[in-house]
Amino acid sequence: MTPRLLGRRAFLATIPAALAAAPLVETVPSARQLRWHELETTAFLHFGVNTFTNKEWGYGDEDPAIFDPAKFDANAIVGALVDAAMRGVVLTCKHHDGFCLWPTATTDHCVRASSDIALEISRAAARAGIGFGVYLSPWDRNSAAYGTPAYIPLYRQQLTELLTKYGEIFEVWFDGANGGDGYYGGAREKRMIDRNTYYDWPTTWALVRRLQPQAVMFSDIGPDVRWVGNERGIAGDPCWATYDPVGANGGPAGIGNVRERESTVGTRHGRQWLPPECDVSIRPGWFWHPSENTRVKTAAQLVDLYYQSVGRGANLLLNVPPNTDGLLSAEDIRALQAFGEYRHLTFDRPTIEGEPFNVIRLREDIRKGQRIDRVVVEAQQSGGWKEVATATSIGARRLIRLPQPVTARRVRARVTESSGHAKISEIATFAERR
Ligand code: FUL
Repeated sequence: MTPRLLGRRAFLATIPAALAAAPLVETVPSARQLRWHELETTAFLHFGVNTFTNKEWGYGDEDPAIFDPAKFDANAIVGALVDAAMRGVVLTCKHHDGFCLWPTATTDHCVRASSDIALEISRAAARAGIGFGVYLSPWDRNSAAYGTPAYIPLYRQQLTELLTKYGEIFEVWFDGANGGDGYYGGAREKRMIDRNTYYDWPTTWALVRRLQPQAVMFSDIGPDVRWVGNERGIAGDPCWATYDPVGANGGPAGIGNVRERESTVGTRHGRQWLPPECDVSIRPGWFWHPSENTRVKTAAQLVDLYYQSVGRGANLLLNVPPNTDGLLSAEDIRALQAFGEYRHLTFDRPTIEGEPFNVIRLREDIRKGQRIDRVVVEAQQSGGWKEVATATSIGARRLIRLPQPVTARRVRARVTESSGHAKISEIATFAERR
């Protein structure tokens, strides 16, 4: 095959001579999953009464008046996220404490209409041209109804409010932490639930599909996006978008038990397209704590996480918690800006022939499924083609960071193991610029 130059990029994908048979039924992404893959990085905002009580899990007995972010500025928050090239923002509209960041008709444990945080963030996101997503904790330590059948319609009403009053929603985030002790309307007791049956998830998912057909739903194991199995922001290598959760009794994805190690890697030739999302906080905790102002991840750490999540075909959901003023802290903003600068300087412009590069981006045409098991990347230099890297899974994207810069006339990827006819949709090279 003769190398071709596509635009500014040296491009060639070689298909192995002996093709392995394609699986009988190919697992492919839905249109909404394809759109989600394109987001790469989105931000999480953990904000609520915990911000003011300095806790990670509120008991549910907080005085709503404690939530008083006097300088809250949604545009400033979203602006800092956009600087870091985030393409969506997911707000903790209700965390386990049950406090709602919008004026819900379902409880008094919420903000008043004058400070509708969900509305402000959703509008700021729309203005900035990024997606808005909602986290609505299934576990509610405030509600007297939690643990009884009466809670389920209440939860669905909250979801309906969020999915009908705040514009288009790109992601609905269902947390897996469920049941335990809480305030529960004053009962102050322990309430356990059967997480596979109590919520009747299929009915709730149908509601989400009806109200927001474009939204992906995240939970430990789907139905659209799976948890990566750790809160460190790191996907497996290899990392398969396909996954067969266990404990689902043959039921839909989303019901069953999370197996953390397996979720990190996925299932080669799994029956469900359930790509991983890597949720991780820029600080040790999910909520803002003054004592953690000195423990904000550095831009270099964020860059490493980017390669270990997005670079392995997953998405990165980076939590940046607003403080008691209702703003992001200066330390977090600095790290976000430097991370964004790195991304722009490195990835806005691929290198061209003769320029040194040290990052290779490969993409597979996942509309046909995830078919590539192994590739060898080669560079054409004066002595001929020389191997510069190998990789296993590609999927939505694979980023390879080379130990040394390489200069070449052409670059090609040779698929050495695959199932079916593998198609690489992009080979691009970049130079890390700091
Ligand atoms: C966990 C929760 O318990 C944490 O508080 C946080 O919201 C994290 C993203 O998910 O399950």
